[in-house]
Amino acid sequence: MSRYDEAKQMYAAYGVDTEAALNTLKNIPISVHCWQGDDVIGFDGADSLSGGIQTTGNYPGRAVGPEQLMADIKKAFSLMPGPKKLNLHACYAILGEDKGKVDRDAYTYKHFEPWVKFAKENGIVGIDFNPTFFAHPMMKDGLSLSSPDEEVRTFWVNHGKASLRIAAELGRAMGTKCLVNIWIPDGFKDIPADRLGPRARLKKSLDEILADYDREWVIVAVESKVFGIGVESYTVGSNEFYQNYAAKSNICCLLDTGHYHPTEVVSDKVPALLAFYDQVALHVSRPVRWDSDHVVVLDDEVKEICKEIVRNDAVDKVMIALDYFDASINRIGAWVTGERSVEKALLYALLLPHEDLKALQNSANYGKLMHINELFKTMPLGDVWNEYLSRQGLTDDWYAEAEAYEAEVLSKR
Ligand code: RNT
Ligand code: ZN
Repeated sequence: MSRYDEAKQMYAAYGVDTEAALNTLKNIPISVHCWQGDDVIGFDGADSLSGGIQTTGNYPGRAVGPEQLMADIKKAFSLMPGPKKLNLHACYAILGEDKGKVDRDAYTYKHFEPWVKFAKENGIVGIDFNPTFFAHPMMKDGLSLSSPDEEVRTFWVNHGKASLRIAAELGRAMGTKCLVNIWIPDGFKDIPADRLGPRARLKKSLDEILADYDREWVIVAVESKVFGIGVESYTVGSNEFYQNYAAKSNICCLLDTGHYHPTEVVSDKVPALLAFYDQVALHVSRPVRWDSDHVVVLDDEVKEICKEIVRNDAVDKVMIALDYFDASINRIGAWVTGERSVEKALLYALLLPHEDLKALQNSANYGKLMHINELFKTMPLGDVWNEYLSRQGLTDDWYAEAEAYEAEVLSKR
């Protein structure tokens, strides 16, 4: 009997159907960020990152320009199981002869068309999009949509509107809805004199951006944050601000695992939002001491998030995206490790006897609930995982490919 067949029997003894789990998993799209390949620099002029986020490390091989980034994405995606969406930022516009002439407030779909071609050629199932409100000269005093300077605020409102138009085209071209996630770094390092004013301006800006967009192809999310580097005392787009804004405006919230106080967890926020929203968006990252955006590994919190998605029948409601950037290790390896960790966590969650566990909770049998939870931690997840990989022509022994790519391509840059 194969290891998978044995595992299948072991899970079946607890009423868990491994085939059903594998079938569900292979249809859950993961939105993979393009920005792990080049340390969130983009193509439109920035030479360093700003906005309170930081990539640390100087590992050789950072992708420069569309050709290199596309090659790296192609390599990384080939090692990632499951259906993948490509998550782009506006700063990855391919401007061609418009370079230096067209700014972010006037980007159009044509600047992203090569990405659509690339996505289609490589079996990518959709494209998500992010306006880039950082690393740009129009960020005045670290502010964008909340700026008191009308010229600055209007520039960024126009960037938001342009992004929604681009997203509609991306969605239509790919035949899948495009999630547009709005994150701004706006805030203050030290104690503000006015906390409401910037939020009133952000609200006005969002209203202007969202006044008119294509709901058929675009889903809009807002991503809150508790602090950034150099933005420690106050962020305009706080959790309360955006949750209320999203609820009133019929858009959705995006929860980034690194954007809360250290003892708060996104796994608890997902079901809180599912009680009120049809859709919830995620940035799965790994905060170590701060919003450090470490590569996602198979840790308890990622498993817990996936359990909430699976046991609440929310596989079609929670849009999973990745958001980590590590420049201290082989970037392809980092990319793949993070994606596989989320896939593994989903599989772990899909292989739990949720109905039985809920019944134990409801009958207050907490001792047995703990026992079963612990028991499943040593069930043969790895054997089912290997079966999942092999059905897609992949194995767990992939790191040599990342190393070979480093030797042949990355180290020569
Ligand atoms: C920053 C946010 C945001 C960015 C990306 C690049 O703290 O997490 O989502 O990481 O948009
Ligand atoms: Zn994020």
